[in-house]
Amino acid sequence: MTNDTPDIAWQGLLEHRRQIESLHLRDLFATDPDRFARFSVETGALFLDYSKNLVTEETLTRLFGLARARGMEAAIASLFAGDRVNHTERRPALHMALRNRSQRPVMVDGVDVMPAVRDVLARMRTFAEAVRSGIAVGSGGSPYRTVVNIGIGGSDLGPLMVAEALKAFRGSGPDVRFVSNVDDTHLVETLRGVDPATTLFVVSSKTFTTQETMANAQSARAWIADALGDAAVPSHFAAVSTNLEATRTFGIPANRVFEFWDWVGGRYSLWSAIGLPIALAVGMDHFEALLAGAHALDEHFRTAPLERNLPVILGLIGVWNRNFLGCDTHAVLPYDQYLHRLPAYLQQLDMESNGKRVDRDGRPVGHATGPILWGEPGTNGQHAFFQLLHQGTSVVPADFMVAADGHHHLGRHHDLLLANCLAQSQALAFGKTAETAEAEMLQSGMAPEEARRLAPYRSFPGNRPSNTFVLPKLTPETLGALVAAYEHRVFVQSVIWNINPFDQWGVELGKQLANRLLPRLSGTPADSGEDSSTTGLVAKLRSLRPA
Ligand code: G6Q
Repeated sequence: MTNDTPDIAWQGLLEHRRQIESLHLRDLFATDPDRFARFSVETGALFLDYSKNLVTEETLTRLFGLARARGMEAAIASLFAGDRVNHTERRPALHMALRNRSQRPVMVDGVDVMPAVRDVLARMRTFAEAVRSGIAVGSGGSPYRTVVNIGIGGSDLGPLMVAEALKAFRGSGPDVRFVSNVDDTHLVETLRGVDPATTLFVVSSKTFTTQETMANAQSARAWIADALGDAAVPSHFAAVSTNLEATRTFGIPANRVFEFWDWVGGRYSLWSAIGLPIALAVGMDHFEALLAGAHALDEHFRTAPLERNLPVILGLIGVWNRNFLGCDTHAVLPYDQYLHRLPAYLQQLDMESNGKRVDRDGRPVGHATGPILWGEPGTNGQHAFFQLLHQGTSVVPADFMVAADGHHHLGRHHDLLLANCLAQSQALAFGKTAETAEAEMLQSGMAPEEARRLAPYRSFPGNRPSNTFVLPKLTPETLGALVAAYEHRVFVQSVIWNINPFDQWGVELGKQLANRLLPRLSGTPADSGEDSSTTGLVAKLRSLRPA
């Protein structure tokens, strides 16, 4: 089969889509009182309501058929077996090994990687406990009060998102901050008011060659050396990398270097030593609880039948929305302030993984792949972009997520949060007809003519799909499960789309060009055969820069 000649399962779904085109979620709920029970799934503490999607039993049966036709069960087995599923880089994708809490070995090239994984976790524990308890100290003997992680992309977004999400678990840990942008503003503003004597930098970089991270690490090094002297540098740095040679050259003592491996993709690496800032922020017990939550979800994904498999269902509904309902974007709307960086994190996970246009055989795909993912926490989004979600001309499938219990219990805040979350998915699904809008206005005493005039503006089409995740509470375990569910959703979709979700060649070209343009901004002549726009912009910038 090629992607240009869709298989029977795909064609069947196209035909089915035409048949159910006129259905409205209002009717689907009205005719099936059990819809919520039938279209929801629970694993451990993670509950997913997917009933407010434009699907029927037949849609799902056909989607599971498509998954089987595309070899979903074998693909999942192959992922967990450590096969080189990242075929363009000839690597396995074994982030699940990092959180494997079972006694099962995980083999890479005939070697069980679990002893090395456990060894790094044990070293992380020793170091995190020493920092948090004040046993590990800076060059002048002061405990660390501030930890600054320097990394970018996968070496930033995951630990940052989790450290923010688990702030309630921080206890007496240090203040953990993150610097990623090569714009020096990020480093300067992060270090404002911070005491070098009580600061620990963690340089997080899989390759230890990333331009932005190395520039920030060198400036941080100079900041320590200027304040405390060169000899202080080793006491104020730790590193996380696969490149032990480069960390040594930078001058970071071996006992402060935490290793991971090339079978861990950057955006899948928060479970590795890249999670060190998380362990420093909330303690190793909580970091390991995060791993346990993700492992439980892995076990579910690995063993549950497709029909009861949460990431499979999530992934297939995404495929339905993308390929059969034509939705270009997907919104992630956490009703939880602690999850405020989750949309940014998932944006990388999803868009870097499935933003591909060539299939596993190197041919252009004949169908849409990953949607544009975006989002903001509710309720803030309601007062900003939800207008378009409700009444705009684009249909944007949305994922809501909310915890039954919050971490603070101020007045009725949490009840208000829950009510708003439920109200939004209800409004998206069921909308309000012009007739109802008009009747409501008449009832409120409005003149009939005015009510008729305003009815089109005050009606909502509804029929807009959404999922709702419910957690008992946002904890390390539930967060681990939620994130792992999204990781596996990405994989499920990649199998359907026949693309490699584990490489990211798309970020290379810009890096190459930046290196070429760097000397043009100063020194060498600005005009050296670039296109006229780039040449013009370089000249403009040069003319505006201080001499
Ligand atoms: C993620 C990508 C990318 C990567 C960064 C940082 O999957 O590979 O976001 O994480 O470019 O790379 P280093 O960790 O090597 O600095």
